Amino acid sequence: MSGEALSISNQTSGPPTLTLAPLPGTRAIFSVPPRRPGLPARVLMTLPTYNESGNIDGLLSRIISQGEDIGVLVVDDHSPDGTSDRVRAFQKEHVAHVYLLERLDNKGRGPAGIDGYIQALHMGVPLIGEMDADGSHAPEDLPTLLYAITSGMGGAIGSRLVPGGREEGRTLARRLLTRAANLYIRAILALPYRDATSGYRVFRRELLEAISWDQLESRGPSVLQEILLIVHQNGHRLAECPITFRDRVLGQSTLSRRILLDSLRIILTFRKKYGRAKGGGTRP
Ligand SMILES: Nc1nc2c(ncn2[C@@H]2O[C@H](COP(=O)(O)OP(=O)(O)O)[C@@H](O)[C@H]2O)c(=O)[nH]1
Ligand SMILES: [Mg+2]
Repeated sequence: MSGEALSISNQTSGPPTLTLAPLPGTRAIFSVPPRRPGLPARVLMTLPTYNESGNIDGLLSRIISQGEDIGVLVVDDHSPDGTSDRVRAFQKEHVAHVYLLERLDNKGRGPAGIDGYIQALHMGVPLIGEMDADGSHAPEDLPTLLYAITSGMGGAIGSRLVPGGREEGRTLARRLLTRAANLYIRAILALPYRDATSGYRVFRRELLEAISWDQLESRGPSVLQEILLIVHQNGHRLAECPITFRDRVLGQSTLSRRILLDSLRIILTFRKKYGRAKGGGTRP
């Protein structure tokens, strides 16, 4: 299945037909009508998952209840706890706006996020975002991000660190780590964002179309900053919208000290490759 574009047609009610991206080592799935006829997805949230079977059902329900034009693309790395089975079951029970990209040969949060964006771009959706599946990012905050974009911004970041933003259930050490990482990123890259480490964001597709996905430096979570820097250097401005971030309750974080140190190192590489952020970003 890898290496060629998949064309999956809707078995239950005829068209629409969806062309999916030719991503090696992945399998793209939807098992029920992804949209009701006449209602194309306006927003697609990509959701990288690894061992999120305890969180995924509730989260999918909450996301799709934020609006009829909101869809979800789960990007699962063959989680041993059966996360993708739960997604498939969810797809059957609900005539839902849920897609599944199963990555069979690969692993890692960074590349999963990249594959999610590439797939979403192929699906032709105007607004594309990402969020964590561990319950840290509340779907109820999504309308605020979307409102910022419909008001003229190129995209929006869900931020813990702007007025109104909050963190719940996090240890002091984790809160300090987030702030220290952001201070470091601002010092090196001069990005005008307080929460450049937030993985909750939505972009107009044009901003993402301008990214050369196969030429990114990042192999890990630093892809979050790399995308922000590229978008900024292309002259686009993003809104930072306050969110309430909750530390995961179920499951385990995959963030290790090594990943963290690698991410700090690679920020210096970004400065060499793309330069420090210039100007304020003026294009929507
Ligand atoms: N597809 C995929 N998702 C991952 C991987 N590692 C983590 N995730 C997902 O990425 C999101 C953030 O991961 P998490 O472990 O909570 O990291 P933290 O929030 O930085 O502690 C969650 O939705 C995870 O399920 C991975 O290797 N592959
Ligand atoms: Mg987390």
